[in-house]
Amino acid sequence: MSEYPDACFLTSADNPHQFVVDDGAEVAFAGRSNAGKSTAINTIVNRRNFARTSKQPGRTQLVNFFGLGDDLRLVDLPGYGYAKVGRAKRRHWQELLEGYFRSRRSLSGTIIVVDSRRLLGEFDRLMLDWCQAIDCPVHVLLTKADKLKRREATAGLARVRAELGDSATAQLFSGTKGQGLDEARRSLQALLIGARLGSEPPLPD
Ligand SMILES: Nc1nc2c(ncn2[C@@H]2O[C@H](COP(=O)(O)OP(=O)(O)OP(=O)(O)O)[C@@H](O)[C@H]2O)c(=O)[nH]1
Ligand SMILES: [Mg+2]
Repeated sequence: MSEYPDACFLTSADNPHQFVVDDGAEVAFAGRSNAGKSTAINTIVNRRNFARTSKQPGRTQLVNFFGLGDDLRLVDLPGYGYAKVGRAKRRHWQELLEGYFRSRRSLSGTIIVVDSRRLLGEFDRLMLDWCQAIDCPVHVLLTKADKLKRREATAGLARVRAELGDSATAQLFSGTKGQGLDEARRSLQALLIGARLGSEPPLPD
């Protein structure tokens, strides 16, 4: 499975005018602050501290674009639900995220990163709703699975799958231990390639 050897940082955007050109296909990583989005990106592309990680919630405050080569990209979105920022800043984040989901034509899939000890929260459900509204497929990574006993992790996965139904797929993952890495890479690839297939011109009859 690909480890994306050509992965490179492209740009950080604080507003939609700074987003990279909206062509090709990209997969966005969304999730609560501190859930493990940046760690998941680093593990999937097999680069240490490629997307910046931190023990402090609220580390990723900008929309960060990474190129994978071939007009394919990953996007590290700012985490939501971080209580310690002021109201104005929180509104700015919400507008930035909403602007991203509303306008981004190259968005071919979203990976929602959820702490497996907390399961789906209010903002995750909001994100699922936004994705459904724009017909964007979603895969849920239940991360930090290494912090749970196997039985607890499996029970959490079953609950999340029951809640998601057909609206999204889900798996257990650990960014630090590499658990579920092949499945995560396969899902990412499917989200990126799905866009390619979908954008093929119809075959002549
Ligand atoms: N044990 C364990 N720790 C993890 C895992 N994934 C992330 N962490 C830790 O959780 C903390 C937050 O990880 P980040 O990847 O920075 O989280 P983020 O979702 O990008 O956070 P923001 O940028 O603040 O939104 C860091 O201390 C990571 O080392 C995991 O799978 N297992
Ligand atoms: Mg981050």
